[in-house]
Amino acid sequence: MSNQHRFRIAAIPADGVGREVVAAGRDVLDALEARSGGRFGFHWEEFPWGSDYYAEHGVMMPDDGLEKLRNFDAIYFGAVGWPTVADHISLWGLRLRICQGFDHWANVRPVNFLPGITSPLRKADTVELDWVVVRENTEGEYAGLGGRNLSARGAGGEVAVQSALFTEVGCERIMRFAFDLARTRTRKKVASVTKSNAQQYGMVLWDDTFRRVAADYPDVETESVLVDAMAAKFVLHPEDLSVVVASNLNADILSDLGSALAGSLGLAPSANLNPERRYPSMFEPVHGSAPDIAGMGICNPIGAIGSAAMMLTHLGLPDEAKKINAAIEATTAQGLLTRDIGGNASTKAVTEAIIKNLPD
Ligand code: GGG
Repeated sequence: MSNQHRFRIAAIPADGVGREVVAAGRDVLDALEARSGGRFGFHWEEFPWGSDYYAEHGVMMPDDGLEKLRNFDAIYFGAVGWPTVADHISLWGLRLRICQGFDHWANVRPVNFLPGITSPLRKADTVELDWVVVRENTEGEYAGLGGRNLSARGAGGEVAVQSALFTEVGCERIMRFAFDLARTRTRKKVASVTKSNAQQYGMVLWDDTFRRVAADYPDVETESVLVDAMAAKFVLHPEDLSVVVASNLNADILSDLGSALAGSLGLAPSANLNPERRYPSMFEPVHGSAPDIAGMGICNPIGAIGSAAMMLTHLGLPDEAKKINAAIEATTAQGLLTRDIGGNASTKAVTEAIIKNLPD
């Protein structure tokens, strides 16, 4: 890392609590920069895209939005979705437009227990959680293929088709990503998830590709599990999992279940990666915009701050990322918790405590 390296970061807080948690993450990164003795810094540019932008312009982001983002080192995203805009318009108009436009084909979603947090699983057991859900992030059920109004049957007779797209190239690259990740972990295991007994084309291609790729990783344990059985396994045998690789929709659902089992959706960080680094990758909390608590100063900033740590690892600052994760752990261990995890601390109080707990 060269001295005085300044990373160009595009911030897109977008909707609801996205604004509060992006501000919190930026405060933590600014604090690290201030302590870095000029070793590194961040040049921020904030983009006001989202549902308010839609109300004014009729689009979630401008037509040349991807061009505007292209030369940044990374994108730091909040959350998308607001009651004034239909959910499929806001999601496709912003988050999915960026992920698909920048070929963010790997969405990495770690799930861990943090100290001081009781969760549905922890109440029942003393089991530890240490998973990474790897979500295929550009095709599958999110390919956007299909249509509505496909019949002329009139009121009550409408027909819609929603197709999933599975390509062998798309399946293979996400599986190799999952296996390579498993090789870096204590438990070298990849569990692949489908519903291939019912989805007999794309998901059978997924299963066949998984078997072929697994043959190149004889040192990594494997299993193929149907998504309904995997949901049960998350709850009943969490100790038997390490890396879980799944299609776009299945992984989205399972990672929400995983973070709820760890205590709250508000805790979960994520990285939308273009592993070839042709485009800037995007880092965001797994949670959405939470309109019910937006603007109240009570949302959990930990998912967004953990995502900032993932961004630092991606930018080549893994030691700084470790400092953030250590500070998060120290803060929850002190019992400084937002409401979603049983406390009454504000977003600001938790953020300030994390900054105070940053190791030198
Ligand atoms: N920060 C994540 C976010 O804004 N999620 C909103 C959402 O509805 N996501 C659904 C999806 O991406 O599958």
